[in-house]
Amino acid sequence: MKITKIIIASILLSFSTAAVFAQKAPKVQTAEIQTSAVCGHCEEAITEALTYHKGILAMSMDMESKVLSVRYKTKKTTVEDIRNKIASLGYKADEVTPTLEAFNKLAPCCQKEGVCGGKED
Ligand SMILES: [Cu+2]
Repeated sequence: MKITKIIIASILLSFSTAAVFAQKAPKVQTAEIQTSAVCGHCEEAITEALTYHKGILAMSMDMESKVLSVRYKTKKTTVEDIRNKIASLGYKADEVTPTLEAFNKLAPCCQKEGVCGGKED
């Protein structure tokens, strides 16, 4: 009887250990990405594009620091993937710079930091 209890206890213990291991890789991560957004239009372009990007759960942009906070599912996307998406819109995202082609598609005021002055154009 005592042996049975010990066996059951060790089985339960191994299950809970497995559960702890499963939790080690977080399913949801939050990243802060420094962008080169200039105005409300830039903010809209980035947040709209990311809304339809797979794995994105929520995001908010601080226009004073131009830092985008983004929550995402780690199984669906990565920070690199999100940075590349932002760069494809013509904006810098941390160390990822946009191609000249993407950058040239931006409205002229959005290409120059500070020119829009945070106002909608
Ligand atoms: Cu802009």
